[in-house]
Amino acid sequence: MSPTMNHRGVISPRRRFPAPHDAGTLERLRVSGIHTKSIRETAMAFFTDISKIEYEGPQSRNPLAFRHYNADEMVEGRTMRDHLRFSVCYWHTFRGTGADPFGAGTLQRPWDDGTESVENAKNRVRVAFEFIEKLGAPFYCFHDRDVAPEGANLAESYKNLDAVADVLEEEQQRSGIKLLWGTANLFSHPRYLHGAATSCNADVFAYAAAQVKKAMEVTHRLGGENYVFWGGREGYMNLYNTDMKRELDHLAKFMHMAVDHAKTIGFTGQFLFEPKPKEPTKHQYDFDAAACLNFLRQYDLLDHVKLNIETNHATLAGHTMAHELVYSSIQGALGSIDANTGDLLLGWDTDQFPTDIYLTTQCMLAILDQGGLAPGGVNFDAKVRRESFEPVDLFHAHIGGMDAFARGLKIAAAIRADGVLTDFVKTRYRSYDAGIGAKIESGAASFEDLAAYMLEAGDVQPNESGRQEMLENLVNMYL
Ligand code: XLS
Ligand code: NI
Ligand code: NI
Repeated sequence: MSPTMNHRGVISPRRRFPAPHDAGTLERLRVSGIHTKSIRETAMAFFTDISKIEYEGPQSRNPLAFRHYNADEMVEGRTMRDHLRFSVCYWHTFRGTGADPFGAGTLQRPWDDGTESVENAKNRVRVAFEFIEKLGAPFYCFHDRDVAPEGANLAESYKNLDAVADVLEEEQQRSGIKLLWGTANLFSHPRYLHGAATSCNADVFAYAAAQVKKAMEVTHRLGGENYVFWGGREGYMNLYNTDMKRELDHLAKFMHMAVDHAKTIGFTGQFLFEPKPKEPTKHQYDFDAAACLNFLRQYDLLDHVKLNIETNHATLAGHTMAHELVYSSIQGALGSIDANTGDLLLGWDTDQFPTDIYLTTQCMLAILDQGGLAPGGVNFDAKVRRESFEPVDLFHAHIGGMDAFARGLKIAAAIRADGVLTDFVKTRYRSYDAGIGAKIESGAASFEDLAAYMLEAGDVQPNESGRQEMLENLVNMYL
């Protein structure tokens, strides 16, 4: 995500833009001091022009309809809903302002009064659930500080979070929308300038632990199916002032404490670690899937933690998303994905909505190959461009992402049904299925055996072409 968490200094969008027809009602309610209950009753009025987004099929030209995501449609014996487990992220979708390093927020969010009050936070929950419900996504995700404001001290922050969690719980029950994962924001507040679990200051470590403890408890209370650790500022800028060994040891201690606390409170959800190579620090400790898995293995955390792989982070690490997915999956560690895309011409985390069908097809090939993502899902860690400032753009963005993934799912399933790629790959390695290859794989062959074998054979003939171009053409036939 990008730095849109800090709303100080951002002029309330309600004041900067003419409010749409329904915002007047909210304004009157607010002015008259009528609070969440009343607003909740009118919450379904925020998007009055938009009814529930329906599947209308590939021929539909209605921009507010799905052309491919048909929740109940069966693919490989499972509904699209269950394959994709779509999740809307709270930070970009409900806290994003459109601010960038060169300019203030642009996004019209007429329901938001621009303050950091608990009341505003509660109202926002009603709107968020109306949006997610109309979109038809079964899940959402949040950081503690997305949903509730930071208080003047830790106790007040706990209290704020509890108060908003009451509304989240109520809305979850009313709508049936579930929490895919919770996490803690350990990077926006200035106290975390040196990092959280990897801060040089033990008090900061302690504060972060207290914050994660609470975030885990709220995630547990809301039935969250996973809990995410994304590094935030867990990394460094310069080794002159950094004890890397100590920082990594501390990070591992922190994660072990989280695993222990899960046992204490009975949280059985999946822990996820989210790789990202840079931004905000120059060297993030969770650089890519390989670095994360090495860390988890070194510190004996592999049994407890899987990975949450994000497309734009893979790109920033110099990998493809498919590489990161398969690399994690073959080690039994692919837990969930943050679906977005970057821009190859820009070297930062642009968090755009995914629309590229090649990309989603490759994602779904990897996901289907491991039999699905549950308890993880496909979370749109993505934001609308600051030029797309109207609330309806949130619908267009998510519809596009969901349709792109639905299409990727159908294409991947068709490729798998014909077995074209798997058959090719299987045949390509057939020399390991018998004879000397089988001996190598089973561990029965030594260097001596292999030398003797090759001395007798003399040399090897190149066997056959890799057929990359043919396979690329073949995949294109399914698109
Ligand atoms: C930031 C990350 C973040 C995590 C949750 O780049 O993507 O949004 O998903 O902390
Ligand atoms: Ni990101
Ligand atoms: Ni993410």
